[in-house]
Amino acid sequence: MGYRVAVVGATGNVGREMLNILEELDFPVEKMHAVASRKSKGVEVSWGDKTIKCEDIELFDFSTVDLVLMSAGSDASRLWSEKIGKAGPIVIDNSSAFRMDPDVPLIVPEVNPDAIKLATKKNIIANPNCSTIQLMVALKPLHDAATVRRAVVSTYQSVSGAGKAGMDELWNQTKAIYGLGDARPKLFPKQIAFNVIPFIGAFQDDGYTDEEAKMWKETHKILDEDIKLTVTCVRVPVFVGHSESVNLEFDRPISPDEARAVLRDAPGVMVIDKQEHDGYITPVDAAGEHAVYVSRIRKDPTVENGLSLWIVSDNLRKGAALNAVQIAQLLDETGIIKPASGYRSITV
Ligand code: 11C
Repeated sequence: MGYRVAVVGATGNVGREMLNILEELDFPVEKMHAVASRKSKGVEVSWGDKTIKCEDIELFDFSTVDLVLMSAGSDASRLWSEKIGKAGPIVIDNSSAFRMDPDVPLIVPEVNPDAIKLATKKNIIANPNCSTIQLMVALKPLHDAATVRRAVVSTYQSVSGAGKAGMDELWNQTKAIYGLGDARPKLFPKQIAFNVIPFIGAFQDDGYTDEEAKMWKETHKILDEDIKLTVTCVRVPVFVGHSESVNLEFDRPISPDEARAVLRDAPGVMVIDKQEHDGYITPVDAAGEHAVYVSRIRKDPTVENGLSLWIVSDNLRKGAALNAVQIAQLLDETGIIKPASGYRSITV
């Protein structure tokens, strides 16, 4: 017995990882559908050792599935997720479209699993932004131990966060700079090869970008609205893996050794922290892995009760597809969905 599942956006970076991870984690699937926009109808994607053909979202009957993992961008989510939820299945939505909706839980399973009880309000659960997810997994155990008052976060985000087109742009510009084509920026606002860009998303009136604002708004919804955050989001020429430099101020003194011990016991966290070159993690080390890695834990002597640390995770996996599949597992474990449960009415 298993679930009837649809992955919407199945041809994208995250959609493909959703299919891989559902299979890798043995999520009980009775029938898998790959769904995409009309132009991708018939495109083949891998599902375990088979390939399946994408079905057209416009024609797909969502009342025939129990669970939908959606990663087709926020415009598609705005258009489709509520309609799909009303048709019966629960939608795990990877976009930003519903994250701040009070009737939609925003979940990192290691951090706020109890929020799952809101899942059937709209039959939509939001998956947080990739940069927020890895920050939450590392911050939650430290916050439980010593209460984080303020965080200063600088991100180093890989181009895969901007989809396959972002990866293509880094690849093509890198070749072009050596004389093999057109090096002009297309997707990113400036050259990304051999450069860094302190801009992700869209500018807001306050001078921050919406990507930066997502990190504090989502932290407040998931973890604690009293944590003060200031964020700078930066795109770097890395294919997969987001990194974060984080300075924390706590309510009480917490030593690097105590922080290491707390983080070693925390679900989803891997502490790699020695003063040698195998003793810290880079995005290349984290790509393809499931953990949130924490390295370079040290005292920040410039503030009261300060610690600095370095957090790295695979943005396509824990930052997106893996977190979505863990939410699906939580729905299964809590009995909110049952294998082949069929039509579900929304319990408002
Ligand atoms: C990036 N974090 O790296 C973005 C991608 O709100 O889900 C994900 C945007 C989001 O470009």
